[in-house]
Amino acid sequence: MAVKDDNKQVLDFNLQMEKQTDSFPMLQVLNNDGEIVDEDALKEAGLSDDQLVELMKQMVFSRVLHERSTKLAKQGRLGFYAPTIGEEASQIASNYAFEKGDWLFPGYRDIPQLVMKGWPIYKAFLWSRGHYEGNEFDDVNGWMPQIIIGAQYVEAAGAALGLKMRKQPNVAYAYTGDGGTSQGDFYEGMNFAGAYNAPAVFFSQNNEYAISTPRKLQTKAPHLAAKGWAAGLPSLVVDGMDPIAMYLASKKARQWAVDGNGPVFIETITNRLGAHSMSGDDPLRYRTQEEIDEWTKKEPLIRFRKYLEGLGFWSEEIENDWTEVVNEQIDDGVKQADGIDKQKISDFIEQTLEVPGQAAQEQINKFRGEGK
Ligand SMILES: Cc1ncc(C[n+]2csc(CCOP(=O)(O)OP(=O)(O)O)c2C)c(N)n1
Ligand SMILES: [Mg+2]
Repeated sequence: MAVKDDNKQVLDFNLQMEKQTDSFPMLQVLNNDGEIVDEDALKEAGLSDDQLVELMKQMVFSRVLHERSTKLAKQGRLGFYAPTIGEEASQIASNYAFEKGDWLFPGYRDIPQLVMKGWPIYKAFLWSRGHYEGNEFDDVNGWMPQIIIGAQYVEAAGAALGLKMRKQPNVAYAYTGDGGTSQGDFYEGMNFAGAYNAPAVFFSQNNEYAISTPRKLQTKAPHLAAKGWAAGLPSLVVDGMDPIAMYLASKKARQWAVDGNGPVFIETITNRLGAHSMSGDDPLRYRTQEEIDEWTKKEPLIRFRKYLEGLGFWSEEIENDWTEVVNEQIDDGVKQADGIDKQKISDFIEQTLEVPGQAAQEQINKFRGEGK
């Protein structure tokens, strides 16, 4: 007797592997050459002419901030800095789809999104220097950039549940990396948000590396997006070098979550064109220059610039003028950060604990007594 067709399918391991691979086509609207490849998707994104220009300005801001931060780090004027070059569409165009009332849960590389949300530049520099004032977020619905890989997914899940309980029409959104999808917190956060139908949007920025570990060594999953399915979430693969696709996917995910349908997971296909961090990483010890050059051809500023120049909205002159403005803002940020009193050990301990215990209080008193 033959095995029934349905049962055959269940037992067909090759079919399973094929389905996993084929289930996540990549969303792309603007190709590497700056051409629209899906006019309907462009319309659906609904970006006005002004918004297109604003998005470009934000992406250039991010690139300039990256260049300046890299130099400041080399001069020893910053503490920790994780380069963002190449990830502007993945970071900025996604962030652009969210609203002021939404809560941002970034990773250490996601400084530009926080600044776009209104976190003053000098605070970003103070955060980099490990100064507690960099972790104070007054009027910005954002949390400090998470260093513990994946932990921001759990925080975002909790915040999203809070928003739902308060019936606020907002979402929590979180960013981690490809490596982040190997962490337990990653699953726990998505699973919790899914179980409670909480309004969250989770991003995994697949930039191909977790420090020196290539994405292929992180997981056997052919797509990181498949991990969202495990929690029952709509899960997308998006060209993370394409600002229009990133904006469209994020806007739709936000709407889905705000409408009460629960969380969404988005894998962005992007690349880190710089070092992992400025703390001694040399990418050429684990990847080739040719590989970096190939990805550089796909980078988001080149293609968005081409597209906007074609529409007559952007030019070298506009970019130069804007770069000057951004550099002045960054100069002010550096000055402001340099003008803040050096952190005292006693203040640091005091700020870390809401209510210091006896031992911590003794330390605070001791250091304070020594003027430290
Ligand atoms: C829980 C935890 N384990 C290990 C580390 C050390 N660590 C810092 S960055 C990093 C790689 C993360 O890679 P990925 O998630 O791909 O993010 P990317 O840096 O590429 O943006 C690791 C393992 C950490 N910060 N937290
Ligand atoms: Mg990575």
